[in-house]
Amino acid sequence: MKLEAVELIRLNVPLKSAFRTSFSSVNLHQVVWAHVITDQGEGWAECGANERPDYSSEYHTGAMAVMKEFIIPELFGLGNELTAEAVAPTLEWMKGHRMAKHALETSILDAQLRSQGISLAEYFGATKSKVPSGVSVGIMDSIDELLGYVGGYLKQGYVRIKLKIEPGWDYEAVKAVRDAFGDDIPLQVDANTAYTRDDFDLLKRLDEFNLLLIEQPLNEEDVLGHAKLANYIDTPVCLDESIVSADIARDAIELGAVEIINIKPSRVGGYLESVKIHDVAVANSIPVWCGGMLETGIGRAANLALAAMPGFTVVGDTSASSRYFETDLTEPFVLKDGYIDVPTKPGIGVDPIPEIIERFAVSREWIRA
Ligand code: SMG
Ligand code: MG
Repeated sequence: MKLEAVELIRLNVPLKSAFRTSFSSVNLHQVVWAHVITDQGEGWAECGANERPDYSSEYHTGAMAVMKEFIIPELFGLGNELTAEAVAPTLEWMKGHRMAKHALETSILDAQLRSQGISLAEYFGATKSKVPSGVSVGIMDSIDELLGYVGGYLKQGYVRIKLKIEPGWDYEAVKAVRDAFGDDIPLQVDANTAYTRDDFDLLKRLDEFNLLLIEQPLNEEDVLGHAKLANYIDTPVCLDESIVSADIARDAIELGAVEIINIKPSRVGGYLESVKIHDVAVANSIPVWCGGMLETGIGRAANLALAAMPGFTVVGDTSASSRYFETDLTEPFVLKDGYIDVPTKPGIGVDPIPEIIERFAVSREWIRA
């Protein structure tokens, strides 16, 4: 394949309601898409970066800058040697910027598989045609509001609830959900690094709720702290932000810092690295699940294909598109009896709807060879 042009599209897509985590509250999904044109056809991907460097060090404007200045010129430089598998080795000299790398690698993978007539799920050796769907529930202004949302999601059929937590919104919020909906609903929490090594006793109190896992309680760099915590509490420790590569995953497992892994392709530099993390985890009997960055259909489609791989034995944040969006930017992803179908068409398996892109795009920029 040969790369001919890249379009970077910046979109502002309104959310149905504010999504609050321990680090931000957002009303708009501000996102960048990479649209590549190759001599074999086009491909699409969604960059996982947020508007501000709050989830990770990456953010939109920075991701677009590094794509334009460094990544895209390297890919033009590959000439006819371009393949999705060649992207990571070509960019290996470049430190970090995994979300930017992911967007380009995935759009090229989409183009490659579309031209070969192979779906992403087939390419991954995925074994499931549908995946069970969990939902991530933000921090609310009141417990009543939280119970209203959780009740609504359970009614829609979500098979697992994840509560965002932070100091001051943890024990009481989880207790209220357990009291209202019982001990049997699959429940987990995500702190997005909001706690410190001084909070171990507070986190230990959550043991009484029999949670599936606690996700990223401590700073992303405090891998040893997570190992100490995993030793101290009964709730399984899951890492998200800390796991940026298969090598880190291997080390965190060996250190006893992680008992379950959240794999987000954007965080780790792409789907090929995600598959490596899946393989390391499976080899060490560590369950994995697919996380999310509030993706529109373009990102969601590819996440569903990954989540259909055999090691993804834990329910992921692969919720229906209606969880966040009033208007779909691709064909919708619909919850059916708690499951969402894995796309079967070539590549990521969905196409953006041109009129809807026009409606939400705030800028479109072409970079040509
Ligand atoms: O896609 O449903 C989704 C989002 C799930 O909670 C979610 N993501 O740390 O796991 C996480 C957060 C990051 C959100 S960044 C705004
Ligand atoms: Mg998380």
